[in-house]
Parts: sequence; structure tokens; C-alpha cells
Amino acid sequence: MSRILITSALPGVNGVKHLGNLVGSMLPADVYARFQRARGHEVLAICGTDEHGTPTELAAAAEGIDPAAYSAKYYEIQKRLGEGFGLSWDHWGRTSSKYAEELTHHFAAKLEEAGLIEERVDRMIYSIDDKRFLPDRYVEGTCPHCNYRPARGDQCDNCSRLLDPVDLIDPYSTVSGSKNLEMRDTRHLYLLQTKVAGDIRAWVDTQTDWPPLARSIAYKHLDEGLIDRGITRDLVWGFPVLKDGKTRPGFEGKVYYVWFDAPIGYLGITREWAASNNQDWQRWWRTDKGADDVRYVEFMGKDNVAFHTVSFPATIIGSGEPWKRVDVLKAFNWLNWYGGKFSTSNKRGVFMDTALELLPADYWRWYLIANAPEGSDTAFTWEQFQSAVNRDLADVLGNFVNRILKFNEAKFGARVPAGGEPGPIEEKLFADISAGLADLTALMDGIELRKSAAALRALWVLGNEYLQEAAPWTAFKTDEARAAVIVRTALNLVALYGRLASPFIPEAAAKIVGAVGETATAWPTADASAELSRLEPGRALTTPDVLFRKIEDDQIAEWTERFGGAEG
Ligand code: B3M
Ligand code: ZN
Repeated sequence: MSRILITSALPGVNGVKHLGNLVGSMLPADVYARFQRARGHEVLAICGTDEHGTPTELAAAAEGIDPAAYSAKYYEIQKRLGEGFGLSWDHWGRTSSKYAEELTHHFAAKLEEAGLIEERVDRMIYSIDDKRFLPDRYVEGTCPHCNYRPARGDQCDNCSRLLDPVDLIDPYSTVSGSKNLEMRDTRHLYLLQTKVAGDIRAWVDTQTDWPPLARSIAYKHLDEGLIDRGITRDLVWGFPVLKDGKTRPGFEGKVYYVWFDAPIGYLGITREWAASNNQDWQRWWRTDKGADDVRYVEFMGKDNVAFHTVSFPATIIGSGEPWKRVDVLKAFNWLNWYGGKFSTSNKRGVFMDTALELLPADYWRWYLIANAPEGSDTAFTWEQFQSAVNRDLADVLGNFVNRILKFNEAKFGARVPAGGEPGPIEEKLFADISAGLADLTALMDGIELRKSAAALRALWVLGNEYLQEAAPWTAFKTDEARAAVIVRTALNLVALYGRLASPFIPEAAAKIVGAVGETATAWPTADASAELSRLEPGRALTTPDVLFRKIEDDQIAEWTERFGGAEG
């Protein structure tokens, strides 16, 4: 057994997240966490809201409440929605906690001691009409790299480049729309990333376990050359900038930049978890305190990779302390909504709250993982969604489970039938299932989620083919013992499918294993003949209601109309 620390990018607290956000971090992290727990590993999976910074200030202003109240509200909303999607975190926390605050000050102090912090006076954009500086997303304009408009002051949504507001062409204030802007002096702290760039590169060079997308993004940023980055902002919502426990002179009305404290949030959230569970958080994060045997796996969308492979490593490497660093960084491309982006303001695409109103979480989980944007950007379409649910879940899995349980109930009376010995068809099935199990387990271990879903589906298909070929309904007429072997084998397949499906569709999986009197969701070994003789003859069974309801064409038509589809 080993210890696995799992984090997914902490969703910004500003609003309800859409399916693209879900599939790019939280959902795959959950599938992986459930898989590793099922294998008996000690897993710590944490997530929570990323609360500071301009997006929150702007969203709070739009709702007419202050950022603290806004954050508290959406922390709860996101928590409830995540639970609704079956996300099985060990803890859902907040980047604004006292623990995160203490750690932020700790890192800032350590970096300063190491000579990596410098005060600089910058010329920054000041809005005369708004009477304030305009950091990050308070200003938008045209991206100097790709000409996309509106690019945000911190990052271009089109080309993903990290930006500085002053880079924007033809900028305007997102508070008022005003273009009445001027440059003014303001004092800020800079993290001298240029001084640690060599150490970061040397570390990335050793990270051969990172999947290609993460590595390529890390090298792209390292090759472009790191610049010293401002880690404070002229904002109110964030951690204050201190020196020796008091407001740092000249930094009144300023706070740390959200991307400085957000990744520290992973540590802070672990501390929240530890404090309420009587655990030692450092055992997961300090290599001098037991974390050297932790495998740390991170999940995130591609736009977050630079912050996790370069900026945050600059903080923890720069501190000179033995902090645990990421071992596997699994990054995702975009899930688009048809040809374009999800959009809150245009009501385009499905968001987590509405998704759960329409259908059970498992339907979404299955579709999203089976179509996860791993190799490239992908597009959600209702047709693909309908097909994933109707064919994979209803026809292939659900039908198999219901059909064999009903047949058994009719012929053998809702108990695992006794008698007979496996024959050549079963031997072939065992061999095929063994190979499929080995395949699936290796893919899950390698976090190849689309391929894992395909491998799982292939195992379900094997069961259907087996039933078709072995035809217990025919055998029953002439040879009851033979029919008993087939039915018993198929019931064992049901038990196996329930366990294998558990990381993907936990709610349905629990019903499936429950139907055959199992509670265990331990991940099976690749020894199919053993796995398919778990259920002892005589064990009582129950036939569940239809496991998955098919999505009808008129529902698809209605939802396409309601959420925007092809033309969007
Ligand atoms: N909150 C994701 C985003 O808003 C960001 C992730 C933080 S991870 C420490 O793009
Ligand atoms: Zn751009």
C-alpha cells in the first residue's frame, strides 16, 4: 500500500462551474481517487474554493455583496454541487482559511530571507473614473500575442498566454468600461523567479512521469524565459502584506496576488482537514516529515499548468524548505460547447447546478470521462451525450444487469443457482476478462481516462457476447445444470461490473453490487476465474429497477433549444 495525495485545481469561487470545468479537474481527480482507494491505497483527496482576487471582487460587486460574504456563499454552493456529482473529497476547504493565511505569510517570509523578494515601484494602469488601480481582470483589451479581444489582464483565454495588464492593446476598465486610464506609480513585491529558473528546469527535467501535455506546457514557459512576477495587488480581497507581523510599510490597501496564495491553498486545505480529523498534515507535505513516500498527483485544465509547474514551484523551491512537489501532473484540454465556449452570460452550455436538475450525476460522469478532452479539445454535443447514456449505460451495462437478474429470478428464484461446472465457453470468457482487467487496471493507473472508459465498456460487451453465445434461456429447457453455470457466471459478471464501474458511476455501481448482495468495491485482481466465482450458490439477490433511463429524442430537442446547440 502506498500513500497518494490527490489535488484538483481549486475552482474559482466566482459562480457555479460548468461541465468543462468539472471534467478538467474535479471529476477526473475523483475517478482516480476512487480507483486508488479501491486498490487499497491510502488516499488523501482535497479540493476547495479559490477565493481571492479580482474575479471574486467583480462577481461580488455584481451581486451587491462584499467578497467575504460572496465567497462564503459560493463555497457552500460549490460544495453541495460537488457532493451532488459524487465527488468524494476527503476535505473541501477554502483558500481564505487562517491556515492558508499563515502559510502564505510563512512562504513570503522564507522567500524574503532567501533574497527572492524585491520591492519595486511599478507604473500600473489607474482608472481615473473608477478612482482605483486596475489589476488583472479589472482591465481587458486586445491580446498582444493573438489579437483576441477581450483578453483579460492576467491571461488570454484564446492563446492561454499569461499577460500583464499593461500588455493589453486598447484597454478598458471592467468596472465601468471607461477608457479614461493613465499610468501611475504603485509599490509591489516581486518574486524573483529569474533566480530560481535553473532549479525549476532541473526539477522539471527529472519529472518523466508527467503526461506529455503538462511537460510541453512547462517547457514552453521555461523556454520563453521566466520573468520576475509581482505577487501583490492593489485590491481589498486577499491576505494583507505583512512584515514582522504588521502591515508592511507602503503596502496599506494591498494584498497578495491570488495566484500567489491559491496553490498554497492546497496545503491550507490539508491543514483544515487535519485539524478536524486529528491528523498530521505535514506527513503529506513535508518530505522531512514523512511525505517522501507520498505520490502526489494533480489534475487541472491546461491554462493552470504554468502556475503549477513554474510559479508555485518557484515559491516552494525558493523557500529552501523540503516541501513535497508534484509527481504526476495530469492536464486537460478544453471541453467546448459545440464549436464555441461555455458562457455564463450568454446561457450557453450546461452548468453543474442545471445538470443535476436534468439527470442523475452518473449520466454526466460517464459521458464526461468517456469523452474527456485528454488528447485535444473536444466538444460537447447532445447527440454524443445521448448515445453515451443510451448505448453504453442503458443498452450495454444496464440491460445486461437487469436481464440476467430477471431471468435468474424467474428460473432459479432470486438466489445464486448451484450446480454444474464451467466449460470451454467460460474458460474463454475468463481468459478474455482477465486480459481486459489487466488492460483497464493499467490504463487507470496511467490516468488514461478515455481509454479506461473504453476498456470498461469492452468488458461489459464481453458479458453481453457471452450471454448471447451461452444462451441460458435455451440451455434451461434441456440442461438445468448448464443453465445454472451460465447464470452464476453472469451474476458474477454483474458483481465484477459493479466494482469496476464504481470509480466512474458510483451511485449506479452501488445499486449493482447491492443487487448481488455485495458491498465491497475493492478493485478486482486480474484473475478472472477467481473473480467470477465470488458469489456462493444460494446467496439471495434482488433485481433493481431499471438502472438507466434512456434519453428521448424530444428531451434532446428541448435541451438543445434551452441551452444553445449547434448555432449557439
Ligand atoms: N482557481 C482555476 C481558474 O480559475 C484556479 C485554479 C487555482 S489552483 C491552485 O482558472
Ligand atoms: Zn492571446
